[in-house]
Amino acid sequence: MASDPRYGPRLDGVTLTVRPGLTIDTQSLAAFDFNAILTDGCQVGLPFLGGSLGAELWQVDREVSCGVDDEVSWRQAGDLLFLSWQVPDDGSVDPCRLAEAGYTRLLEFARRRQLPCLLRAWNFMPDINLGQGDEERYRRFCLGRARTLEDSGVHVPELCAGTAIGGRDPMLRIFILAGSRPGINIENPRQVSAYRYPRIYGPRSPSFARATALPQPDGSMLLMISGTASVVGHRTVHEGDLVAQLDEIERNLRSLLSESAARLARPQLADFGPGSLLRAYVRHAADWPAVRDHLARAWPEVPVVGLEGDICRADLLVEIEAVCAG
Ligand code: 3EB
Repeated sequence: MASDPRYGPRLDGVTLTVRPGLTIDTQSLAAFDFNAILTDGCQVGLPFLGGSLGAELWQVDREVSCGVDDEVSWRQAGDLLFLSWQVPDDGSVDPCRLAEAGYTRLLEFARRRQLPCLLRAWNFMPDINLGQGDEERYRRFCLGRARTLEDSGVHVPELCAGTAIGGRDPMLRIFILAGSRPGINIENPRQVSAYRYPRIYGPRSPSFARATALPQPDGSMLLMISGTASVVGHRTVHEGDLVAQLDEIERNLRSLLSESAARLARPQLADFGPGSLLRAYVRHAADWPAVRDHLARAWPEVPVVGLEGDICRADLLVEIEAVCAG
């Protein structure tokens, strides 16, 4: 794998680093604003709970150009592209249709720029757990996303790390990081791949990889870890038990990190360190102090942000995504 030239360093590519920050500059490829501190950042539409990180800057080593085109907001630097597509969502339109519309436009845009490889995706929508069984809004979204990706020729090897979270803000938002070459996807040995979940979780399984590594020009890796929850195999474990869910998430993250370190032959990726960030989505705001304290014990050096959001399975209380460099 490491010797496959497709996956070698992006010698002509830009270097991407992720860090907390208070201002957008000309080298910000993406700037997530969690606490209304940036003038022109990406809003995720979720209440800020706290943490050491009010905004997350995805910085590159050259000037970013930007614009809006056919409903897609774009920012580009060299071989990397950050896209967002958002639409008002008052619940009257089937999320399957919205996912189709959004992913169609995003993929078309990325292809026109000749940066067709998906590297990271975030999906935020209102009332994600509303609806019974296969009518649940998240499951409808998964159906539209899976169909659109498949019809566009994005199959399992081309999926990327992902996040899908619900809120109260009446907007559906999709953010995509894309590039010229595929990232390297890593799955978690403790978990069934999400794209292989059995039928009981919905008509189409969720289209994401557990983590995507982006090879950097200097030969290091930026590891982007999907929203990680208390799922073992394909099942939710510790329903209703916040502390046990946090312990399970920590085991899942540590397992994914050691798998990544081994697969990529980069021992530095075996644990979070300098250049790492954590983002926690917490269903009940009252649970935030326990989540924050757990993460502070597990990884005292790593900046964290807490957001109030609904996890896409109704029985999950918390989900944690991360970035790790090494
Ligand atoms: C899980 O492990 C939790 O649908 O894009 C995590 C990350 C989850 C991304 C998505 C869903 C998604 O199945 C849910």
